[in-house]
Amino acid sequence: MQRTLALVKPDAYAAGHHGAIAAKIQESGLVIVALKSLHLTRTQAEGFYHVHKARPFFGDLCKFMSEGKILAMVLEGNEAIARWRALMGPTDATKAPKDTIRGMFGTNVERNATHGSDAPETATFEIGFFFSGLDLA
Ligand code: 3AN
Repeated sequence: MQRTLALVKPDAYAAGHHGAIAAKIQESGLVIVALKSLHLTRTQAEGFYHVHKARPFFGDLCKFMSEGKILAMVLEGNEAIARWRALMGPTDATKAPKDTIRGMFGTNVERNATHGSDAPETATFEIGFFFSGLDLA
């Protein structure tokens, strides 16, 4: 069993796609073990994306991630990290197959509807960023 963090980003949340995305996750067999919606401040978005601090798109990315509400979920299942990333499709939504979540609900490389942890260590940090031990008991 593995856990990963999934986010529905402000673009997809504002468009009302968070319910459809949660349903696709459940249909895939991954289990949503914790879930909350919230609106990140700019500073909180910068904290979440600190690994990208040196990247040229960091400012725009943090502005986007704090523009509206998001849905944060902890997903559980065998190979949950890889399975959620496969469901999402590639980072650049313009290149994402139409049967992936980013292909269906994303716009471009930045406004790409969802986020998923990319490795077990990242998942541990990212789950802890949004959820406490009590939320996951
Ligand atoms: P992923 O979310 O697919 O793991 P990362 O970790 O490379 O992709 O990038 C984190 C986030 O930064 C992406 N989800 C996307 O919103 C944004 N991003 C990545 N590359 C670019 C880019 N070239 N221009 C603008 N935003 C980008």
